[in-house]
Amino acid sequence: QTDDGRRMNSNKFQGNGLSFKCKIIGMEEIQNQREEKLCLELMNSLKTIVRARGEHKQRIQLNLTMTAIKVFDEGTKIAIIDHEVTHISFVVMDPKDPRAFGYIYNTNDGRHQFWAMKTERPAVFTVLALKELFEIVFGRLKYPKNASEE
Ligand code: I3P
Repeated sequence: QTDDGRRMNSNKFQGNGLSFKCKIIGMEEIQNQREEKLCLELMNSLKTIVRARGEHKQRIQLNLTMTAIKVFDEGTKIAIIDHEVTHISFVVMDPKDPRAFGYIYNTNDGRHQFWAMKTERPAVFTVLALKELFEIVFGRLKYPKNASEE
């Protein structure tokens, strides 16, 4: 049953993967690889910046694939982000905004970037899919009960 489940679950991330309509709130570099409080502060400050700028946020298509979070501009379809799944160390939901989430991406040269996204549907759908993707990529799907221990 687990094997079937694993095959079935990983399929949706194959190829172009699972797609979500989102907007980019912004990105800010951060010192640590995981820090919820700091991420939520950054989430707020990025939202303030975007509001002050008075421009529309960039509309994107965010695809979760077996290798990466891939982001395309919704209008032009140009690829703008390719963040390897194994370089993502932290995902956070905004308790004040059910349509926002963020994650920390660790660059090849050792920097940590906090990316904040606004989702079209509740962010929990994207965050749960990300969690499932991590479990598959890091081989934990067989032990779903252990995944929450961290
Ligand atoms: C819009 C409203 C939307 C927001 C949009 C704003 O302002 O706050 O909720 O979309 O952002 O422009 P207004 O009500 O004054 O038209 P999100 O909820 O998706 O952020 P956007 O312009 O960046 O798309």
